[in-house]
Amino acid sequence: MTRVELQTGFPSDFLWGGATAANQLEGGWDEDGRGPSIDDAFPGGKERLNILSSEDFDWTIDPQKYRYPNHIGIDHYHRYKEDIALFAEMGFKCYRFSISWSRIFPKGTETEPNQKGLAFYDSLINECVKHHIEPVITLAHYETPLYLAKHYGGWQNKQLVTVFDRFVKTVIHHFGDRCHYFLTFNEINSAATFPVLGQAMVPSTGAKQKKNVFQAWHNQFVASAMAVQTAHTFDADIKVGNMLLLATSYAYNADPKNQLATLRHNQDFNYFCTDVQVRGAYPAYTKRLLAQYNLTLADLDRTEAELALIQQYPVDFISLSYYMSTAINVTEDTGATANGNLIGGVKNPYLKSSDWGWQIDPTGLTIGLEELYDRYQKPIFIVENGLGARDDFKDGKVYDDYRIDFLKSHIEAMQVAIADGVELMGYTPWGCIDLVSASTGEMAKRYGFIYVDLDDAGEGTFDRFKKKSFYWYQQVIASNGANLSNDLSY
Ligand code: BGP
Repeated sequence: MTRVELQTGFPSDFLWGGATAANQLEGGWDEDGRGPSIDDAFPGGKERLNILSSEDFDWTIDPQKYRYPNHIGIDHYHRYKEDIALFAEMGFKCYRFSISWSRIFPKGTETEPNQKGLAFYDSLINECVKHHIEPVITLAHYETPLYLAKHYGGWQNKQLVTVFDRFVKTVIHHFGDRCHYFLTFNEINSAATFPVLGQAMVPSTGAKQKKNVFQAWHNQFVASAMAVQTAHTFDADIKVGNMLLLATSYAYNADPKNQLATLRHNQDFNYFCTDVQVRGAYPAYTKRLLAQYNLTLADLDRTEAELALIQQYPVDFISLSYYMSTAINVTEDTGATANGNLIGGVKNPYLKSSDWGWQIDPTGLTIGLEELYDRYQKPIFIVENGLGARDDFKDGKVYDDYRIDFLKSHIEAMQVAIADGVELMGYTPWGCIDLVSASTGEMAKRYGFIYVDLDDAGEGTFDRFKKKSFYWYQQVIASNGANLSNDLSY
Protein backbone atom coordinates (compact mmCIF):
# COMPACT_ATOMS: atom_id res chain seq x y z
CA MET A 1 0.00 0.00 0.00
CA THR A 2 1.36 3.45 -0.85
CA ARG A 3 1.46 6.10 1.85
CA VAL A 4 -0.80 9.10 1.42
CA GLU A 5 1.31 12.27 1.36
CA LEU A 6 -0.30 15.50 2.52
CA GLN A 7 0.33 18.72 0.64
CA THR A 8 2.72 20.72 2.82
CA GLY A 9 4.25 22.95 0.16
CA PHE A 10 3.48 26.62 -0.12
CA PRO A 11 1.23 27.85 -2.94
CA SER A 12 3.18 29.20 -5.94
CA ASP A 13 1.81 32.72 -5.39
CA PHE A 14 2.64 32.73 -1.68
CA LEU A 15 3.56 36.24 -0.50
CA TRP A 16 6.91 35.99 1.28
CA GLY A 17 8.11 39.31 2.63
CA GLY A 18 8.66 41.39 5.73
CA ALA A 19 6.77 43.90 7.86
CA THR A 20 7.40 47.31 9.42
CA ALA A 21 5.40 50.32 10.65
CA ALA A 22 6.04 53.96 9.75
CA ASN A 23 6.42 55.28 13.29
CA GLN A 24 8.97 52.61 14.20
CA LEU A 25 11.36 53.11 11.30
CA GLU A 26 10.79 56.25 9.24
CA GLY A 27 12.00 59.00 11.57
CA GLY A 28 11.73 62.42 9.88
CA TRP A 29 8.94 63.05 12.39
CA ASP A 30 8.61 66.77 11.64
CA GLU A 31 9.90 66.87 8.06
CA ASP A 32 8.10 68.02 4.94
CA GLY A 33 4.96 69.11 6.73
CA ARG A 34 4.38 65.95 8.80
CA GLY A 35 2.43 66.49 12.03
CA PRO A 36 3.20 64.59 15.23
CA SER A 37 1.58 61.21 15.71
CA ILE A 38 0.78 59.66 19.12
CA ASP A 39 4.00 57.63 18.96
CA ASP A 40 6.03 60.82 18.95
CA ALA A 41 4.87 61.31 22.55
CA PHE A 42 5.93 57.77 23.57
CA PRO A 43 9.15 57.81 25.66
CA GLY A 44 11.84 55.20 25.01
CA GLY A 45 12.64 52.51 27.58
CA LYS A 46 11.18 49.57 29.47
CA GLU A 47 8.82 51.87 31.41
CA ARG A 48 7.12 53.08 28.23
CA LEU A 49 3.79 51.24 28.68
CA ASN A 50 3.65 52.05 32.42
CA ILE A 51 4.15 55.75 31.69
CA LEU A 52 1.44 55.68 29.01
CA SER A 53 -0.92 53.87 31.40
CA SER A 54 -0.47 56.35 34.25
CA GLU A 55 -3.14 58.88 35.26
CA ASP A 56 -0.91 61.91 34.76
CA PHE A 57 0.17 61.14 31.19
CA ASP A 58 -1.35 63.88 29.01
CA TRP A 59 0.46 63.52 25.64
CA THR A 60 3.04 66.21 26.43
CA ILE A 61 6.32 65.81 24.52
CA ASP A 62 9.04 66.81 27.00
CA PRO A 63 12.57 66.24 25.64
CA GLN A 64 14.03 67.44 28.97
CA LYS A 65 12.43 64.48 30.69
CA TYR A 66 12.47 61.67 28.10
CA ARG A 67 14.11 60.38 24.92
CA TYR A 68 11.78 59.88 21.95
CA PRO A 69 13.32 57.20 19.70
CA ASN A 70 10.41 57.22 17.23
CA HIS A 71 11.42 60.75 16.16
CA ILE A 72 14.46 59.35 14.36
CA GLY A 73 13.42 55.71 13.89
CA ILE A 74 16.16 54.14 11.76
CA ASP A 75 16.09 57.08 9.34
CA HIS A 76 14.21 55.06 6.73
CA TYR A 77 12.67 58.36 5.56
CA HIS A 78 16.02 59.13 3.94
CA ARG A 79 17.28 55.60 3.31
CA TYR A 80 14.20 53.79 2.00
CA LYS A 81 15.73 53.15 -1.43
CA GLU A 82 18.69 51.35 0.09
CA ASP A 83 16.37 49.39 2.41
CA ILE A 84 14.00 48.30 -0.34
CA ALA A 85 16.96 47.23 -2.49
CA LEU A 86 18.04 44.98 0.41
CA PHE A 87 14.52 43.54 0.68
CA ALA A 88 14.63 42.87 -3.07
CA GLU A 89 17.99 41.14 -2.65
CA MET A 90 16.35 38.76 -0.17
CA GLY A 91 13.72 38.08 -2.82
CA PHE A 92 10.72 39.70 -1.09
CA LYS A 93 7.48 39.18 -3.01
CA CYS A 94 5.72 41.71 -0.80
CA TYR A 95 6.51 44.37 1.79
CA ARG A 96 4.09 45.31 4.56
CA PHE A 97 4.47 48.89 5.77
CA SER A 98 2.12 51.54 7.11
CA ILE A 99 1.28 54.96 5.77
CA SER A 100 1.70 57.54 8.51
CA TRP A 101 -1.66 59.31 8.77
CA SER A 102 -0.06 62.53 10.08
CA ARG A 103 2.33 62.66 7.10
CA ILE A 104 -0.72 62.94 4.83
CA PHE A 105 -3.04 64.90 7.17
CA PRO A 106 -0.78 66.51 9.81
CA LYS A 107 -3.51 67.13 12.39
CA GLY A 108 -5.98 64.67 10.92
CA THR A 109 -8.67 67.33 10.47
CA GLU A 110 -7.44 69.04 7.28
CA THR A 111 -9.53 68.71 4.14
CA GLU A 112 -6.55 68.77 1.75
CA PRO A 113 -3.67 66.29 1.94
CA ASN A 114 -0.03 67.25 2.41
CA GLN A 115 1.41 66.83 -1.09
CA LYS A 116 4.93 66.18 0.20
CA GLY A 117 3.60 63.29 2.27
CA LEU A 118 1.92 61.77 -0.77
CA ALA A 119 5.12 62.30 -2.78
CA PHE A 120 7.17 60.34 -0.24
CA TYR A 121 4.89 57.31 -0.42
CA ASP A 122 4.63 57.61 -4.20
CA SER A 123 8.37 57.27 -4.39
CA LEU A 124 8.50 54.43 -1.84
CA ILE A 125 5.73 52.48 -3.60
CA ASN A 126 7.33 53.05 -7.01
CA GLU A 127 10.56 51.69 -5.60
CA CYS A 128 8.73 48.52 -4.49
CA VAL A 129 7.05 48.14 -7.87
CA LYS A 130 10.41 48.60 -9.62
CA HIS A 131 11.71 45.62 -7.63
CA HIS A 132 8.52 43.56 -8.25
CA ILE A 133 7.57 43.79 -4.58
CA GLU A 134 3.84 43.93 -3.86
CA PRO A 135 3.05 46.64 -1.27
CA VAL A 136 0.83 45.52 1.63
CA ILE A 137 -0.36 48.71 3.32
CA THR A 138 -1.49 49.07 6.92
CA LEU A 139 -3.84 52.05 7.14
CA ALA A 140 -3.60 52.42 10.93
CA HIS A 141 -0.58 51.02 12.75
CA TYR A 142 -0.82 52.67 16.18
CA GLU A 143 -0.40 56.04 14.41
CA THR A 144 -3.33 58.34 15.14
CA PRO A 145 -2.33 62.00 14.67
CA LEU A 146 -1.48 63.44 18.09
CA TYR A 147 -3.93 66.30 17.57
CA LEU A 148 -6.86 63.87 17.43
CA ALA A 149 -5.74 62.17 20.64
CA LYS A 150 -5.37 65.48 22.47
CA HIS A 151 -8.36 67.41 21.18
CA TYR A 152 -10.88 64.68 20.30
CA GLY A 153 -10.04 62.07 22.95
CA GLY A 154 -9.02 59.44 20.39
CA TRP A 155 -11.23 56.77 18.82
CA GLN A 156 -14.07 56.97 21.36
CA ASN A 157 -15.07 60.10 19.39
CA LYS A 158 -17.13 59.36 16.26
CA GLN A 159 -15.59 62.28 14.43
CA LEU A 160 -12.52 60.09 13.96
CA VAL A 161 -14.57 57.87 11.65
CA THR A 162 -15.13 60.85 9.35
CA VAL A 163 -11.55 62.09 9.29
CA PHE A 164 -10.15 58.55 8.96
CA ASP A 165 -12.49 57.96 6.02
CA ARG A 166 -10.99 61.03 4.33
CA PHE A 167 -7.49 59.67 4.92
CA VAL A 168 -8.43 56.21 3.60
CA LYS A 169 -10.11 57.61 0.50
CA THR A 170 -7.05 59.76 -0.19
CA VAL A 171 -4.70 56.79 0.19
CA ILE A 172 -6.74 54.32 -1.85
CA HIS A 173 -7.57 56.78 -4.63
CA HIS A 174 -3.93 57.90 -4.84
CA PHE A 175 -2.07 54.58 -4.46
CA GLY A 176 -4.76 52.01 -5.33
CA ASP A 177 -3.52 51.74 -8.92
CA ARG A 178 -0.29 50.15 -7.63
CA CYS A 179 -1.38 48.50 -4.37
CA HIS A 180 -3.76 45.56 -4.03
CA TYR A 181 -3.67 44.69 -0.32
CA PHE A 182 -4.70 46.95 2.56
CA LEU A 183 -5.03 46.21 6.29
CA THR A 184 -7.29 48.34 8.47
CA PHE A 185 -6.42 48.55 12.21
CA ASN A 186 -3.21 46.92 13.43
CA GLU A 187 -3.85 44.46 16.28
CA ILE A 188 -7.30 45.95 16.81
CA ASN A 189 -7.95 43.69 19.81
CA SER A 190 -4.88 44.90 21.72
CA ALA A 191 -7.03 47.75 23.09
CA ALA A 192 -8.38 45.15 25.53
CA THR A 193 -5.16 45.65 27.47
CA PHE A 194 -3.55 48.83 26.04
CA PRO A 195 -6.05 51.22 24.42
CA VAL A 196 -3.34 53.85 24.11
CA LEU A 197 -1.82 52.24 21.02
CA GLY A 198 -4.73 51.37 18.76
CA GLN A 199 -7.37 53.75 20.13
CA ALA A 200 -5.20 56.76 21.07
CA MET A 201 -6.82 56.90 24.51
CA VAL A 202 -5.06 57.25 27.88
CA PRO A 203 -6.40 57.25 31.46
CA SER A 204 -6.66 61.05 31.52
CA THR A 205 -9.02 60.86 28.53
CA GLY A 206 -11.09 57.97 29.88
CA ALA A 207 -9.22 54.87 28.68
CA LYS A 208 -9.90 53.03 31.93
CA GLN A 209 -13.67 53.16 31.40
CA LYS A 210 -14.49 50.08 29.33
CA LYS A 211 -17.47 51.83 27.77
CA ASN A 212 -15.04 54.10 25.92
CA VAL A 213 -12.97 51.16 24.73
CA PHE A 214 -16.05 49.38 23.32
CA GLN A 215 -17.28 52.62 21.74
CA ALA A 216 -13.88 53.13 20.14
CA TRP A 217 -13.98 49.56 18.80
CA HIS A 218 -17.44 50.14 17.38
CA ASN A 219 -16.22 53.30 15.66
CA GLN A 220 -13.30 51.34 14.21
CA PHE A 221 -15.62 48.56 12.98
CA VAL A 222 -17.57 51.23 11.10
CA ALA A 223 -14.35 52.79 9.77
CA SER A 224 -13.13 49.33 8.70
CA ALA A 225 -16.37 48.69 6.79
CA MET A 226 -16.06 52.09 5.12
CA ALA A 227 -12.48 51.25 4.09
CA VAL A 228 -13.68 48.00 2.47
CA GLN A 229 -16.40 49.95 0.67
CA THR A 230 -13.91 52.56 -0.57
CA ALA A 231 -11.45 49.92 -1.78
CA HIS A 232 -14.02 47.75 -3.55
CA THR A 233 -15.66 50.75 -5.18
CA PHE A 234 -12.29 51.94 -6.47
CA ASP A 235 -11.22 48.50 -7.71
CA ALA A 236 -13.08 45.25 -7.06
CA ASP A 237 -9.76 43.36 -7.09
CA ILE A 238 -8.31 45.18 -4.07
CA LYS A 239 -8.38 42.97 -0.96
CA VAL A 240 -8.80 44.41 2.52
CA GLY A 241 -7.95 42.52 5.69
CA ASN A 242 -8.51 43.09 9.40
CA MET A 243 -5.49 42.68 11.69
CA LEU A 244 -5.64 40.61 14.83
CA LEU A 245 -3.18 40.08 17.67
CA LEU A 246 -3.40 36.29 17.92
CA ALA A 247 -2.32 34.80 21.22
CA THR A 248 -3.39 31.17 21.06
CA SER A 249 -4.82 30.30 24.47
CA TYR A 250 -4.60 27.04 26.38
CA ALA A 251 -6.30 25.89 29.54
CA TYR A 252 -3.55 25.30 32.09
CA ASN A 253 -5.02 21.86 32.88
CA ALA A 254 -8.09 19.70 32.25
CA ASP A 255 -10.16 21.27 35.03
CA PRO A 256 -13.43 22.16 33.25
CA LYS A 257 -13.39 25.54 34.98
CA ASN A 258 -10.13 26.36 33.24
CA GLN A 259 -11.48 25.03 29.93
CA LEU A 260 -14.49 27.32 30.18
CA ALA A 261 -12.31 30.28 31.18
CA THR A 262 -10.16 29.60 28.10
CA LEU A 263 -13.21 29.53 25.83
CA ARG A 264 -14.30 32.87 27.29
CA HIS A 265 -10.82 34.30 26.91
CA ASN A 266 -10.73 33.26 23.27
CA GLN A 267 -14.11 34.87 22.63
CA ASP A 268 -13.27 38.08 24.47
CA PHE A 269 -9.70 38.56 23.30
CA ASN A 270 -8.99 36.61 20.13
CA TYR A 271 -12.40 36.54 18.43
CA PHE A 272 -14.57 39.52 19.40
CA CYS A 273 -13.22 42.06 16.91
CA THR A 274 -12.64 39.47 14.18
CA ASP A 275 -16.18 38.11 14.60
CA VAL A 276 -17.58 41.58 13.86
CA GLN A 277 -15.15 42.40 11.04
CA VAL A 278 -15.41 39.02 9.30
CA ARG A 279 -19.01 37.98 10.00
CA GLY A 280 -20.41 41.50 9.81
CA ALA A 281 -22.33 41.32 13.08
CA TYR A 282 -21.77 41.44 16.82
CA PRO A 283 -21.53 37.87 18.22
CA ALA A 284 -24.14 36.47 20.63
CA TYR A 285 -21.69 36.50 23.55
CA THR A 286 -21.31 40.31 23.31
CA LYS A 287 -23.99 40.70 26.00
CA ARG A 288 -22.08 38.49 28.41
CA LEU A 289 -18.81 40.22 27.56
CA LEU A 290 -20.28 43.69 28.21
CA ALA A 291 -22.06 42.55 31.37
CA GLN A 292 -18.64 41.76 32.87
CA TYR A 293 -18.11 45.52 32.92
CA ASN A 294 -21.68 46.29 33.95
CA LEU A 295 -22.50 47.51 30.45
CA THR A 296 -25.20 46.68 27.90
CA LEU A 297 -25.32 47.24 24.15
CA ALA A 298 -27.66 50.17 24.84
CA ASP A 299 -24.73 51.95 26.49
CA LEU A 300 -23.00 52.15 23.12
CA ASP A 301 -23.87 54.65 20.41
CA ARG A 302 -24.56 52.32 17.47
CA THR A 303 -26.95 53.43 14.71
CA GLU A 304 -28.93 51.13 12.41
CA ALA A 305 -27.09 52.61 9.43
CA GLU A 306 -23.71 51.75 10.99
CA LEU A 307 -24.74 48.18 11.76
CA ALA A 308 -25.97 47.79 8.18
CA LEU A 309 -22.63 49.05 6.86
CA ILE A 310 -20.72 46.62 9.08
CA GLN A 311 -22.86 43.81 7.72
CA GLN A 312 -22.49 44.86 4.10
CA TYR A 313 -18.70 45.30 4.08
CA PRO A 314 -16.86 42.54 5.96
CA VAL A 315 -13.14 42.13 5.32
CA ASP A 316 -11.85 39.89 2.52
CA PHE A 317 -9.20 38.12 4.56
CA ILE A 318 -7.82 37.83 8.08
CA SER A 319 -4.37 39.10 8.88
CA LEU A 320 -2.65 38.54 12.18
CA SER A 321 0.44 38.86 14.29
CA TYR A 322 1.64 35.81 16.18
CA TYR A 323 4.51 35.83 18.66
CA MET A 324 3.44 33.68 21.58
CA SER A 325 0.67 31.69 23.23
CA THR A 326 -0.87 32.20 26.62
CA ALA A 327 -2.13 29.86 29.35
CA ILE A 328 -5.28 30.37 31.42
CA ASN A 329 -5.62 29.20 35.01
CA VAL A 330 -8.46 30.49 37.16
CA THR A 331 -8.51 27.70 39.72
CA GLU A 332 -5.14 28.01 41.40
CA ASP A 333 -2.32 30.47 41.78
CA THR A 334 0.80 28.94 40.27
CA GLY A 335 2.73 32.06 41.15
CA ALA A 336 4.51 32.17 37.81
CA THR A 337 3.41 34.70 35.23
CA ALA A 338 4.74 35.39 31.75
CA ASN A 339 5.25 38.60 29.78
CA GLY A 340 3.95 38.83 26.27
CA ASN A 341 2.91 40.88 23.31
CA LEU A 342 0.64 43.38 25.11
CA ILE A 343 -0.96 40.44 26.93
CA GLY A 344 0.61 38.30 29.62
CA GLY A 345 -0.70 35.17 31.32
CA VAL A 346 0.29 32.21 33.42
CA LYS A 347 3.69 30.70 32.74
CA ASN A 348 3.38 27.54 30.64
CA PRO A 349 5.87 24.95 31.99
CA TYR A 350 6.23 23.34 28.54
CA LEU A 351 7.56 26.45 26.81
CA LYS A 352 10.81 28.40 26.69
CA SER A 353 10.80 32.19 26.63
CA SER A 354 12.59 34.90 24.64
CA ASP A 355 14.99 37.38 26.26
CA TRP A 356 11.95 39.58 26.87
CA GLY A 357 9.92 36.76 28.46
CA TRP A 358 7.58 36.04 25.53
CA GLN A 359 6.82 32.29 25.43
CA ILE A 360 8.01 30.65 22.22
CA ASP A 361 5.41 28.29 20.78
CA PRO A 362 5.38 27.31 17.09
CA THR A 363 2.74 24.62 17.68
CA GLY A 364 0.50 27.41 18.98
CA LEU A 365 0.70 28.97 15.52
CA THR A 366 -0.63 25.78 13.89
CA ILE A 367 -3.43 25.61 16.46
CA GLY A 368 -4.28 29.30 16.11
CA LEU A 369 -4.37 29.16 12.31
CA GLU A 370 -6.56 26.06 12.29
CA GLU A 371 -8.96 27.46 14.89
CA LEU A 372 -9.35 30.65 12.87
CA TYR A 373 -9.81 28.85 9.56
CA ASP A 374 -12.36 26.44 11.08
CA ARG A 375 -14.27 29.41 12.46
CA TYR A 376 -14.25 31.74 9.43
CA GLN A 377 -13.16 29.87 6.27
CA LYS A 378 -11.35 33.02 5.10
CA PRO A 379 -7.79 33.23 3.72
CA ILE A 380 -5.23 34.10 6.39
CA PHE A 381 -2.15 36.30 6.06
CA ILE A 382 0.50 36.15 8.81
CA VAL A 383 1.72 39.74 8.74
CA GLU A 384 3.87 39.64 11.90
CA ASN A 385 5.95 36.97 13.58
CA GLY A 386 9.47 36.94 14.90
CA LEU A 387 11.92 36.87 17.76
CA GLY A 388 12.95 40.04 19.58
CA ALA A 389 16.52 39.32 20.68
CA ARG A 390 19.82 40.96 21.56
CA ASP A 391 22.29 40.63 18.70
CA ASP A 392 26.05 40.41 19.02
CA PHE A 393 27.41 42.65 16.25
CA LYS A 394 31.09 42.01 15.47
CA ASP A 395 33.16 42.81 12.37
CA GLY A 396 30.06 43.74 10.42
CA LYS A 397 28.38 40.39 11.13
CA VAL A 398 25.62 38.89 13.29
CA TYR A 399 25.40 35.12 13.67
CA ASP A 400 21.71 34.97 14.60
CA ASP A 401 21.06 31.23 14.54
CA TYR A 402 18.51 31.66 17.38
CA ARG A 403 16.42 33.85 15.05
CA ILE A 404 16.72 31.33 12.22
CA ASP A 405 15.61 28.53 14.58
CA PHE A 406 12.59 30.54 15.68
CA LEU A 407 11.47 31.42 12.15
CA LYS A 408 12.18 27.92 10.81
CA SER A 409 10.01 26.31 13.48
CA HIS A 410 7.19 28.73 12.74
CA ILE A 411 7.38 28.13 8.99
CA GLU A 412 7.18 24.39 9.71
CA ALA A 413 4.13 25.08 11.88
CA MET A 414 2.56 26.93 8.93
CA GLN A 415 3.18 23.88 6.73
CA VAL A 416 1.24 21.69 9.17
CA ALA A 417 -1.72 24.08 8.97
CA ILE A 418 -1.52 24.17 5.15
CA ALA A 419 -1.56 20.37 5.09
CA ASP A 420 -4.75 20.54 7.12
CA GLY A 421 -6.39 22.78 4.52
CA VAL A 422 -5.74 26.27 5.85
CA GLU A 423 -5.63 28.83 3.03
CA LEU A 424 -2.49 30.81 3.84
CA MET A 425 -1.77 33.86 1.68
CA GLY A 426 1.62 34.97 2.90
CA TYR A 427 4.15 35.53 5.62
CA THR A 428 5.83 38.81 6.54
CA PRO A 429 8.13 38.42 9.57
CA TRP A 430 8.10 41.48 11.81
CA GLY A 431 10.86 44.08 11.75
CA CYS A 432 12.57 42.63 8.69
CA ILE A 433 15.05 45.43 9.29
CA ASP A 434 15.89 46.35 12.91
CA LEU A 435 13.61 49.10 14.16
CA VAL A 436 12.31 50.74 17.35
CA SER A 437 10.35 48.36 19.58
CA ALA A 438 6.68 49.25 20.04
CA SER A 439 6.33 48.20 23.67
CA THR A 440 9.66 49.46 25.03
CA GLY A 441 11.02 51.92 22.47
CA GLU A 442 14.32 50.03 22.53
CA MET A 443 16.70 49.43 19.63
CA ALA A 444 18.32 46.63 21.63
CA LYS A 445 15.29 44.42 20.98
CA ARG A 446 15.99 43.41 17.41
CA TYR A 447 13.94 41.34 14.95
CA GLY A 448 15.65 42.06 11.65
CA PHE A 449 17.42 40.17 8.90
CA ILE A 450 19.27 43.48 8.49
CA TYR A 451 21.27 44.94 11.37
CA VAL A 452 21.09 48.70 11.89
CA ASP A 453 24.01 50.31 13.68
CA LEU A 454 22.05 52.32 16.24
CA ASP A 455 21.73 51.93 20.01
CA ASP A 456 19.24 52.85 22.71
CA ALA A 457 20.93 56.21 23.30
CA GLY A 458 20.44 57.11 19.63
CA GLU A 459 24.17 56.67 18.88
CA GLY A 460 25.42 54.92 15.77
CA THR A 461 26.13 55.32 12.07
CA PHE A 462 22.70 54.07 10.91
CA ASP A 463 24.60 51.79 8.51
CA ARG A 464 22.90 48.55 7.46
CA PHE A 465 24.55 45.07 7.64
CA LYS A 466 23.29 41.67 6.52
CA LYS A 467 22.87 39.14 9.33
CA LYS A 468 23.22 35.40 8.76
CA SER A 469 19.40 35.19 8.72
CA PHE A 470 19.42 37.49 5.66
CA TYR A 471 20.98 34.74 3.55
CA TRP A 472 18.86 32.06 5.20
CA TYR A 473 15.61 33.89 4.40
CA GLN A 474 16.83 34.53 0.86
CA GLN A 475 17.20 30.76 0.44
CA VAL A 476 13.77 30.12 2.01
CA ILE A 477 12.08 32.47 -0.44
CA ALA A 478 14.04 31.20 -3.46
CA SER A 479 12.93 27.65 -2.66
CA ASN A 480 9.34 28.74 -1.83
CA GLY A 481 9.74 27.40 1.69
CA ALA A 482 11.18 24.02 0.68
CA ASN A 483 14.73 24.68 1.91
CA LEU A 484 14.75 25.70 5.57
CA SER A 485 18.24 24.39 6.26
CA ASN A 486 20.54 26.52 8.38
CA ASP A 487 23.57 24.87 6.87
CA LEU A 488 24.88 27.83 4.87
CA SER A 489 28.13 29.72 4.64
CA TYR A 490 28.22 33.29 5.98
C1 BGP B 1 3.19 44.18 17.66
C2 BGP B 1 3.13 45.46 16.89
C3 BGP B 1 4.37 45.87 16.23
C4 BGP B 1 5.65 45.34 16.81
C5 BGP B 1 5.57 43.97 17.40
C6 BGP B 1 6.72 43.57 18.29
O1 BGP B 1 2.44 44.33 18.81
O2 BGP B 1 2.12 45.42 15.91
O3 BGP B 1 4.32 47.23 16.01
O4 BGP B 1 6.47 46.24 17.39
O5 BGP B 1 4.41 43.75 18.14
O6 BGP B 1 6.58 44.15 19.53
P1 BGP B 1 7.74 44.91 20.25
O7 BGP B 1 8.22 45.94 19.31
O8 BGP B 1 7.12 45.50 21.46
O9 BGP B 1 8.76 43.88 20.56
